[in-house]
Amino acid sequence: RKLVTSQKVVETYRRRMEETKLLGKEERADFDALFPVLVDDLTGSKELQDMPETNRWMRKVLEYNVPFGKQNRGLSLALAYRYLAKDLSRDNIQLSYVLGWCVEFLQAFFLVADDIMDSSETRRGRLCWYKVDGLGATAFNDAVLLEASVYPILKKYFREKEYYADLLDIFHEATFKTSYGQSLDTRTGLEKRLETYTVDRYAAIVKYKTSYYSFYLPVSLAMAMAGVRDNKTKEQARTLLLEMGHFFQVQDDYLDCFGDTDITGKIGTDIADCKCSWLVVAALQKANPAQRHIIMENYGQNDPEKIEIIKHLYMDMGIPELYLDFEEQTYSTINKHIEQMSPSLPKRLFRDMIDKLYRRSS
Ligand code: DMA
Ligand code: MG
Ligand code: MG
Ligand code: MG
Repeated sequence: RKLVTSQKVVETYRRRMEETKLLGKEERADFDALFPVLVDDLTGSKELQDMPETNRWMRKVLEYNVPFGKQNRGLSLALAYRYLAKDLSRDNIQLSYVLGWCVEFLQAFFLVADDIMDSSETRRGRLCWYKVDGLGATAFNDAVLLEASVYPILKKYFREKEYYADLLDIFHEATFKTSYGQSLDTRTGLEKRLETYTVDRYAAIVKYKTSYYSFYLPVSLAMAMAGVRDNKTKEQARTLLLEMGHFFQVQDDYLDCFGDTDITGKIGTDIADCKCSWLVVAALQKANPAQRHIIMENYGQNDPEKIEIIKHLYMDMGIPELYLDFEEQTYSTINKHIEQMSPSLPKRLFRDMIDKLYRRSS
């Protein structure tokens, strides 16, 4: 298991950011330029000037955990707003970037907490935050800081907007649902009852832990900003975005086991953590009694030899091929659903989003 050097990481991520198809180079630069402004907003408020060391700490927490991702969520919000807005003013574009960063703050919160719960080692090519300087359990409050930072930003930039309450509702709902998903994910792994690792259980975990906040949240915030009020339209978008979220998490599960750590930036933990991963659900579905026995004996233990046994079993059972098949088929199904969407929705937005995911390796 090799750790990625931080120089290499920075280069990889810079390159990836430049490659992003979600926004053009200039828009991307405008988006990036807002991050330090928001850090200053959060740590430089008059009210908190009697907390200088904590302001410095907060800055460190934000700077380590918020940028350096692919920023798919924040950027897809900005992209969605471009496609949905009726009048696209420079001010509103900037506001969509602010909102995009808020989604990235929320994402940073979920990731810091997720890495603690999953006992992960690395994230985005560096140590997980709770592993930095032996922070351990004290990183829990840093996760709380990241979540809490969404709201002063919303207040500062959106307080006077007629859709302010909608933004708050949408953030609260996504946080609530994600924590439900994380609970089911973690508890399923702890209980280690492989008979509960069904397709339905998998779908429930993924819908809640990933799809809402990663796909529905950004687009639904953009819709609120753009004044999309029609419930049927929103419902249609929601169904498709949850479908995309499922696709995304299946890929994440595949990469956890078979991805290149240098590219994903994270060392997989799903087998050791006994996660209800797409791979194990697929394997359990087609296992013969002997293969099932191997899974029972080796899955869910933090032992490199047992982890290797499971990986080899997956390969013997043709699970990677099954995954490639799933990816092709789901990609084409989602594209079909996009074409069937009502003309009131911008099909190009959803096409851009799914094309960003298709055959991803990170
Ligand atoms: C992702 O689950 C869900 C959230 C809410 C972060 P995961 O543990 O598979 O994510 P990762 O592979 O990035 O640790
Ligand atoms: Mg994890
Ligand atoms: Mg997890
Ligand atoms: Mg994962």
